[in-house]
Amino acid sequence: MEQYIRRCFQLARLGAGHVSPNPLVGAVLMHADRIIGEGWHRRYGEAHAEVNAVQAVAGADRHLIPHSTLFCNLEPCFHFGKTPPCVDLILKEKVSRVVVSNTDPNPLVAGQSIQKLRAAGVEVLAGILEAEGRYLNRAFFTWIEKKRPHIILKWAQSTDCYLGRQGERTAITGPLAQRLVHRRRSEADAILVGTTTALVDNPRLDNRLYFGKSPLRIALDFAGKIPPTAHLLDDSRLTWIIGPEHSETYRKTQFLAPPETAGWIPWLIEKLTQEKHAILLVEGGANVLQQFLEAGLWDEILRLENPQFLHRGVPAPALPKEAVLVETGRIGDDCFRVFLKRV
Ligand code: AOF
Ligand code: ZN
Repeated sequence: MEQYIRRCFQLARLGAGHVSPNPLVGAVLMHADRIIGEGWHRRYGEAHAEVNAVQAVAGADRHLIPHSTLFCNLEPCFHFGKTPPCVDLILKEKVSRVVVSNTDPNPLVAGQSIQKLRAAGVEVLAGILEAEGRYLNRAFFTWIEKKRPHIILKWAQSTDCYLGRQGERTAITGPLAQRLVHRRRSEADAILVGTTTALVDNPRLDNRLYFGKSPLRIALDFAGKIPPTAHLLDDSRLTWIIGPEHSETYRKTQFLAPPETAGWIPWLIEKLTQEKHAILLVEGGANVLQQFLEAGLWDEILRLENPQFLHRGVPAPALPKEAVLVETGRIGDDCFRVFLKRV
């Protein structure tokens, strides 16, 4: 049972970077010991996982569908959204058994499909590997439950807990860890940096080292200090500069100003929510990270750690007491740790 839900997780992950703010969903149709069809939600607005799994079944196997079990990491949808309800497809195909990991927290679904299936005589098992499913879809759960983007604070630190040397671009982690960061960029909807990082590092904030898309890039520039020669102002990609408008003409760069500088975090979060940007990666620097930590506006911390000692520099933020370690691993010479906020 669990192994097929795990297969759903694997399939679901293939949608990462393409489906936000929708959940990552995979589906497997099993007949006896054979997978007769599987699929995943590939792109926002397109077919749901269950539809793709049914479509993947070969003509010669279609008669097996009513005798099959549908595994799906999320409860099938109940509503007419961009696509018709998956629950009706399951009933139409007369699937006899459905196994689900998470109940869909979306109020338009919220257990109603499970009820409808049971009422129609379909055997439903729910809650299989629920914690893993929730972890996989943590950004979707934040989006639905908190009605705002999932906020990931990312930083890299030396063994003696420095982010870098004061005022100079400092490489902390190795090339493999960089790829991990670019993968996380490919899965995010927006990346944010503060003015000091923009000036000192002159970052591109794109995804060059992994496949997939590059997110919206956002830089704080309240005092209008970022020079037109900066990579962030190269107008190559959609960019929000939070600060005064420049005199040059831009096509993909927008200058936005919050009503009051002090309340910029809630203002920005509101703006991202309106534009359906559901995953925000905050890449520093120390000051910006600290402001998110102090506002309690974060859901996840991705901390990379390198064995070198810097002896002096910009101190890394202290881990907040609500941070719970949920994942750890080695990547090249570095270590990564993922923390979630204790609820
Ligand atoms: C499923 N299977 O593969 C996904 C589901 O706008 P729509 O029509 O794509 O609907 C989005 C909502 O549908 C989303 O908020 C979530 O509740 C559910 N996603 N459901 O049965 C899927 N991606
Ligand atoms: Zn659906």
